[in-house]
Formats: sequence, structure tokens, C-alpha cells
Amino acid sequence: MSHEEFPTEPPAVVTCGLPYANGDLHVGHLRSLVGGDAYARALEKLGQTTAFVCGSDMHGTPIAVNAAQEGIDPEELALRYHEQHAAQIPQFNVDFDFYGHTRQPTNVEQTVAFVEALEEGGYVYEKEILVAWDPEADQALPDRYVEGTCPYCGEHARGDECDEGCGRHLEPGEIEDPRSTITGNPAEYREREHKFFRLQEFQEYLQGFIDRLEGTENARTRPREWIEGELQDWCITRDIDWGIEYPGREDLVLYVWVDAPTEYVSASRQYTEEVGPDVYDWERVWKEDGEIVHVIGQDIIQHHTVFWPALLHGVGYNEPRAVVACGFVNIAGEAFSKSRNRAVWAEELLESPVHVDSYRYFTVTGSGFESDVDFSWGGLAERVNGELVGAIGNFIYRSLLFAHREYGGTPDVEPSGETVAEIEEAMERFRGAVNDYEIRGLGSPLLELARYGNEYIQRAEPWNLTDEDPERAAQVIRDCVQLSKALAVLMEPTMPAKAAELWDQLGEQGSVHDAPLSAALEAPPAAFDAPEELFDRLEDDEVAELETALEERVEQREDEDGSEGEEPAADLEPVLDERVPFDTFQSMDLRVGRITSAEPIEGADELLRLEVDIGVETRQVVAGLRQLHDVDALPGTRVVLVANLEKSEIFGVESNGMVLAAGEQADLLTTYDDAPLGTRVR
Ligand code: 2FM
Ligand code: ZN
Repeated sequence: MSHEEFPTEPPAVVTCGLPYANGDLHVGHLRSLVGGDAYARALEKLGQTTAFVCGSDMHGTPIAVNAAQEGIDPEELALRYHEQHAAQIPQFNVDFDFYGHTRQPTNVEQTVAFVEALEEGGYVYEKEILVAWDPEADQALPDRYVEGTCPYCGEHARGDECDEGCGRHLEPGEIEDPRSTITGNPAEYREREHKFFRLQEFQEYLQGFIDRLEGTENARTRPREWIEGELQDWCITRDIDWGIEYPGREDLVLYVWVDAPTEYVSASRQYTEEVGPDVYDWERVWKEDGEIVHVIGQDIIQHHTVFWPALLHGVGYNEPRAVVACGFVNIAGEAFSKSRNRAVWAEELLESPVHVDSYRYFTVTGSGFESDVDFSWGGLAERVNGELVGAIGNFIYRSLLFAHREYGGTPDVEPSGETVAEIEEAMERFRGAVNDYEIRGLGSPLLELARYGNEYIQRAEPWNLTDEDPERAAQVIRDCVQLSKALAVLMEPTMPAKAAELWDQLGEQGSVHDAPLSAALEAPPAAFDAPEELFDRLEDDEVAELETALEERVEQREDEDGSEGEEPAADLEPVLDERVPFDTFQSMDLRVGRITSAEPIEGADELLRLEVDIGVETRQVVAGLRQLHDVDALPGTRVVLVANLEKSEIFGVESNGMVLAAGEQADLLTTYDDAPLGTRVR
């Protein structure tokens, strides 16, 4: 890897965390799959040679346990879900160059080659350890066959990961109070001989690696505590019969976390086998100087920033350039839970009236990639109707319709300097987002550019100029058509199908996927047909139906489980009895604002110093958001500010206003259309 800005001369590979082939895909998977796809497409827009690869994770106890529950063979279960995922993922316009699976011969061969190379390098040793055992089932209890208490944080945990607490990987034997998930019995221990990878020997290497690593902040900072603390050698074998056999040991299979990331390499290799090394050279990428970017969920940061780079280094391969890790997806304000059916499944999205690209836009631009986000059908509808239909679609439709009616296409003048500068700025923000691994920034220039266009067309009123000032009218429409074309180019990574539709409406030849970013400034065709509206509104009754179906499903499951329902109403504050006259409300000056900067206040754990642009001026405000929001993601957020509150001084910093927020998580109030900054909220 080079650390140069993208595009670089060496080719890149973008990978997504491999979904386990043991269940249906849901919005949690889709967040990183769509994010990865948008990122890979964005790299290509910049001219970077890129392979985008992934596959199904077929081994390990996640598959074995679910297969046992269904009473079928793990292979049958894994292949069934592999086929299902491989068919469903492209329906979200997630376009992998290669989507394989970890049982394919290439991956088995690659994994065995890695293990043999580690053995040769002296990085593996054997050790007798105590493993959890179910005496009744008379079998070992690796990983998901056992549950208990995390020794680090005390939360309930699975055998190999503290999935409800600190998120750490747990080594065999570490979990406290282990119970078998097969029989529910307390586990006993048996002595077994296992293979260990000498992770400790990589400590110095990993310290350097983490300093070099690019990507999201969570992936660059969280691993420091593991790497700088005492590293434990890593047990890479398991006593089950589902997995890749350890070379020369019929009684052991490899831990799934060895063969799973290896699929990143195997999938790249199989892609090269398809297209030839002149088009894409996997060996250069993985063994020499390629740019390796892993897009994952935040629960598997440790695997990608500690185990995997150490393994790659041990076998003499290249190291990842970046790890881009997304936060969790909560459902309608509460934690996602598969077992409670508090989940939104990929299938439901595909069957819903929401266009997949609208969903893609929602998931890419909703929030900083690192933040936990909330999925609700209402929230999705608000963004689709407000941003896609109301701002972006509306601007494009009115521009192209006017252009077609008055000029039969693009008016024959050059675009104005102001419009070109606006597009250049949007391109720059897009480039910056790619180089900063800021997934949201791949899509956010769309709304900004459309808002600019809407303000421009509204201000210039070309419909009133065609007679009195035809030159000016042609100029305005020429600019708007150029802005529409720029939107098509910038839209492709986030909404590939919609971008292709728009490309077509503009009368463009070829594919918008192949158009480089610079095409945003090239002249659109002179002639095009009448446009069609690009986005469909989601109607209130459609949204209500989707919301009710989700609520009923969760409630039904909760009734079946006898578990608790929604927060009891008693926890909500009662509405105040005392009524206030309208004038009292009017005496508060509430303004639409946008946070322009956010920085921690030294010595105050919870406070941030914000600068908020409220149109007429920029205000400095102190707000208690530091623990509750991703600080880096705050700039750009539209908020509502109480502008005539008395000034105060907090931690020595003057606070000149207050941003409004709801609840313990400080859910920030905002507006959903394009009310200009400084507009009063009444
Ligand atoms: O946590 C998971 O869902 C794993 N299946 C991810 C594997 S990613 C990779 F490294 F293989
Ligand atoms: Zn823990």
C-alpha cells in the first residue's frame, strides 16, 4: 500500500465482511454491504482499478449450531443460505466482482497454504488446554456451543466473543460460568491438544501497523488497547468436525476466523482467474503493493486489526491499508434482536414499495458510518420524501422538463462560472470523502448540489424570463442541466440504478458506471426527451402499514416469550398541566441552524463546543453531546437552536444559544426539507 491519495497506480481491493451462511440477511448486513459497494464504486469513479469481493462464511459453530437446530447437515444449511445471499445481494445493486464461499477449493487451498507457511515460519505451536465439554452430549463446546460470563466486563457472552458487552474475542477456556447451549448443563473441562498462533511475537509489528492504518476512527483507536496491552497467543483449532481440516491433524479443524478472511484473498484470486491478470492482478494486490480496504461491522474490528494483519504479515503478504467499520443498526429506537424478530429483513425491503436505491441513499447518507443508527420505516419515508423526491428529484425533473420543452434539450451556451465552481466543490467533497473513508460523504454532495440548484432556479425564475430575457433564461437552464448531469455522475456510487435512469433521460450514451468523475463537467447531449420523475413518494398509508407490521411482529414475539413490551408509559413525564399563551411560545426565537464545527472541551467529558450557522450569524454553543454522538459526524448536521436564550458560561466557554434534543440519547431536532438556515421555527 502507498498512503498516497486515491486513485493510486497500484490496484485496490475492497472487501465486505463475509455474512455467515446461517440465516437471512437483514439491515445490519446491508449497511456494510451497501456501504462497501458505494465505496468501491466511488473509488472507480476516481479512476482507481478496484476489485470488490466478498463471499459466504460457511464454517464454524454459527453454522453448525443452527444446522443442528434444524436437524440437517451443516453443509446443506450453509449452501442453502449461500445461494440465497448470492441471489439477494445483487438485488440491492451491490455488485461484487466475485462472491464466493469459504468451502470453495481455492479457499481451502489458500487457507492450508497460509497455515503451512505459518508452521514453516515457526509461528505455530501445540499446547494442552482445558476446553469446555458437555458430559451429557459427550462433545467439546467450542465458541457458540457455550455461553457464560465475559471475564473482562462481566456481561453475558458467547464462547468466543463478548457479543453483549465489551466486544472482545475470547479464547477457549476464558469464559466464566460456562453452560452448554446443547443441553443447558454447566460445562465441564477436558484437556485437549490445540494449535496456537504466536500472536505475541507480532506485538511490535502490530504497533507500527495500527499507526499506519487508515479508515474510520473506531477501527484505528479501539485496537490500541488490545495491541498495547498483553497480547495472548491465538488458538487456531477447534474440536468439531465442521470446517477445514488442520493439515496433518484429522481430529482438528481450523478456527473459522482463519479461513474466513482468507476468502478475501481467494475471491480476489478467482476474480483474476475470470478476467486475467492484465485486468486485475490479485498477486500484486495481496503480495506486493495493492490497496486493501476492509469494510466491516464494528463487532469484528479486533479480527481485522489484530489477528488478520498478523497472519498476513506472518505469511509475508501485504497489509490492509484501511479498515472501515460501521456501527449497529437499531430498530425503531431499540436494539436489533434476531431472536425477538426485532429486525428488518432484506426480503421485506425488497418486497416493500421502497426502491432499493432509495434505501441505499438512506443507509449511506443517514449518519456517520461509525455511529449506531436507527432504522424506522417512518424515518426512511421522511428522507425519501423530503430529500429524494422533494429536493433532488424535484430539481432534476423541473430542470429537464423545462429544458426539453423550451430547447429540446441542453441550451446552446456554456455553463456559468458559478455553476461550474459549485460542481467542482461537490466533486472535491466527494473526493475528500473517498480519501477520508467517509461513507456518508459519498452521497451527501447530492442533496447539497440539488439544494443549490433549487435555490438558483427559484431565485432566477427562468419561466418568467423566456420572453423578456431569453439569453438569461437559456443560461439558467443550461446551468440546471449541467447540475443534473453532475448529479447523475455523483449519484452512481450511492444510487446506481437511479443514476443510470437519469443518464438515459439526459440522452447520454454508454454507462454512467463507466463515466469518470470528470464527466460531471462535460456538456450534456444537445437533445433529450421529456423526463420522468426519478423518485416515488412513499405515501402515509404505505408507511403506516410497514410500521404496523413490524410492531405487531415484535409484540407477538414478546407475548410469546412473555417478555416486556415497549417502555411503560409511566416512565414518560406527564404533560404539564399549566397552559401557556401563544405569545409566550412566540417569545422564543427558534432558528434552523447547521453545525459547522464540533470539538471537545478540555476537562469536560460530556461537553462539546459547537459552532452553529444560523444564517444571520454563527453562534458558539456548549452542548452535552460528547458521549452521545459521533463528534466527527456532527458538522453538517441541521439543528434547531434557541437563539434568544440568555448567554451563559460553561467550563469557561461562553454558550450563546442551545440546540434542541430529545431524550437520554440527545436525539437532535432537525428540519426535513430545505428551509434556509436562519428560518424561524414556529
Ligand atoms: O462476524 C461475521 O459475521 C463473520 N462471518 C465475518 C467474517 S469476515 C471475514 F473476515 F471473513
Ligand atoms: Zn466483555
